[in-house]
Amino acid sequence: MTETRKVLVIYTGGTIGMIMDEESQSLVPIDFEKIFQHIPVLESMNVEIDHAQMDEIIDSSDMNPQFWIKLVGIIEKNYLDYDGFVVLHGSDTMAYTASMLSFMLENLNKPVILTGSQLPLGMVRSDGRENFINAVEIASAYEEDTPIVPEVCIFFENRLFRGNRTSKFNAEHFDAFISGNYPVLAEVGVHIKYNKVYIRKPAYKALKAHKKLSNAVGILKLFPGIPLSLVNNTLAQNDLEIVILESFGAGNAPTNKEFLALIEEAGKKNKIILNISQCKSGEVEMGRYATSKKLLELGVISGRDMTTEAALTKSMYLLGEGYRDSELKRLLQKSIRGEMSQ
Ligand code: ASN
Repeated sequence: MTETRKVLVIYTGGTIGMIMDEESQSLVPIDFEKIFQHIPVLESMNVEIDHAQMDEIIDSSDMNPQFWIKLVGIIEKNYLDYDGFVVLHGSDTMAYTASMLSFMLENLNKPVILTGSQLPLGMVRSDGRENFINAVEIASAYEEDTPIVPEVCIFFENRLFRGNRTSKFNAEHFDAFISGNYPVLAEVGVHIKYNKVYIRKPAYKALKAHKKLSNAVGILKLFPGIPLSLVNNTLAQNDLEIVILESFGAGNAPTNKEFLALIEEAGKKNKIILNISQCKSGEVEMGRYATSKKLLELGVISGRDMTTEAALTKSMYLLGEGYRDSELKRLLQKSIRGEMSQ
């Protein structure tokens, strides 16, 4: 008889727990107790499941740093009492939360599996039931006393992804997430097949929950014909310390003098510009094309194959922890939680 594992389910909101509000004719979140009633089979699993509900249940479009801090607080408080955690979350910003949790939870040695659904649990064809059940199974999967997946992951439509490598790319299909630069950690069919070589190794150190975040981070997405005033508005904002430049292809940007002058000016004001590709797969290689060589010369740094979600949350985390200047630049360009390729 295998040991009964304990999993804490933390409900934050999202479609998985929504119902149609007759009055407004839009989807609104419901209480956790009602969610549980939709999946009675959870009771027959060899897992002891408890639940915690955030004091505010939200559509994930309302996600914010204070919410992340509370979420991390719940995981920290319960860390020693549970073998794994399932976070029920809206899919819209799930990749941001998964990325952020990976940075905030240093030395994580237990599974933290985020999941949700595209259709509410109350609907007959809901994808929420399978996602929820599989997430619980993965959060409680141990070999001897070692968790199989001691990291923050997203489980959606039969696939388990590293959280900080993932982006939402489909608003219609159940298969809503993509991990363009990192292999899936597990695939669920008749069996759950774990790709163990790609899963992080257990930390065997005490968990460090970091709860200081900075919002001095902005994103500037390039597009052909982008007005210089828009570039200037973002780069010249005094309260931004890191600007993530979402560039084209392998890290390319316009080469006109005016644009480059604004980049140079920002650098002189000590702003860090972190180059991330708009592509969902592949990486920034500054210097490969003339259109990115200039950025390199102006001190723009490369986020290589990080997702925008990982770049943003990592920046918020590192600034919040007090890193600045060369140490901040060094950490931004190196993998600290498996968020970029070595
Ligand atoms: N708007 C919802 C949310 O992110 C979408 C979903 O969960 N599928 O909370």
